Amino acid sequence: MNGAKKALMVAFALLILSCYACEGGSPPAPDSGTTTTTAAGGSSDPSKVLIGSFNLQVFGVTKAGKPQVMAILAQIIRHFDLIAVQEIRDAGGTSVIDLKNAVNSTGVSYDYEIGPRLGRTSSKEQYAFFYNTATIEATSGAYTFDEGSTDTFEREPFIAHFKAKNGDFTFTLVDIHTKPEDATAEITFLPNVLSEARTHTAEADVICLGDFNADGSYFNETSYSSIFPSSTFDWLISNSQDTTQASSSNTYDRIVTYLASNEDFDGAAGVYRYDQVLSLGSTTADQVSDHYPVYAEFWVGKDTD
Ligand SMILES: [Ca+2]
Ligand SMILES: [Ca+2]
Ligand SMILES: [Ca+2]
Ligand SMILES: [Ca+2]
Repeated sequence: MNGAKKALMVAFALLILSCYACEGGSPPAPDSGTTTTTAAGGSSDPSKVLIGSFNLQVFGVTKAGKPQVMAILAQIIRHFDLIAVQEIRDAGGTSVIDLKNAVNSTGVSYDYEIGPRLGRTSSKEQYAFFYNTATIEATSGAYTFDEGSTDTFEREPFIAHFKAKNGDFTFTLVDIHTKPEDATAEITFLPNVLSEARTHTAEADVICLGDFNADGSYFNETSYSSIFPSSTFDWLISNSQDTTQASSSNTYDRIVTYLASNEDFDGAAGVYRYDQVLSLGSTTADQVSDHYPVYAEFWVGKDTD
């Protein structure tokens, strides 16, 4: 072996070693979003909170009756300090209690705020916010957006104000699941809802998150920039992200903030691929939801408004 060849081989060996060192000896991690969470629930870094949004796809007694699916949903919820969920469909209201019990089965203490059953037809849905009571405090009564005499929304947004317990980060979440066929009209109206939520909760940091149905045949995502102009808003989920379990790529699920939250956002946002993190086969993953959660991480101690 000549000198040059030997040097090349040594360099290659070192490269392999350094790769294994940075990955803790395992193969490269999947795109898991953030890997900084623990069994305690939410971000393992006390200076941050991890906020998510997840369409639970027809969550009711049928899904609540599947222990394996419930265990996975519980694991997903425990990944976040606070997660907005959509598509709870359960007239009896027991399945959400079952879900909370599944989440807390490991000894954590999550609670939830749930909205009323909404929808124009007999098919009603509820929104909810699940949060880790060790890190998040719900600071005022959650409410449903009052659209007055207009009927813009199939399911009017659900809004609540929170505070990070380990710091001074205060914020309001606006949870939305648009009607697919009306997605354009509903999304176009959302800035009005965010503005109302700002006044109503006296909070500059208003974070809108949910299943916007903001892609595909429902919505032309090139119009997103005129609805949420960058002079006022920050999109934490961009048009190129795929938030669906299906092989097609669609950015249905979104998180958007006012620029006031730039100081709080730590730069980590994306799609939480729980199927990869938990090594689920597609059959199991399909039983959980046809969506992936979206997430954004925030500092707890940099808020000025
Ligand atoms: Ca604030
Ligand atoms: Ca897209
Ligand atoms: Ca997809
Ligand atoms: Ca702020």
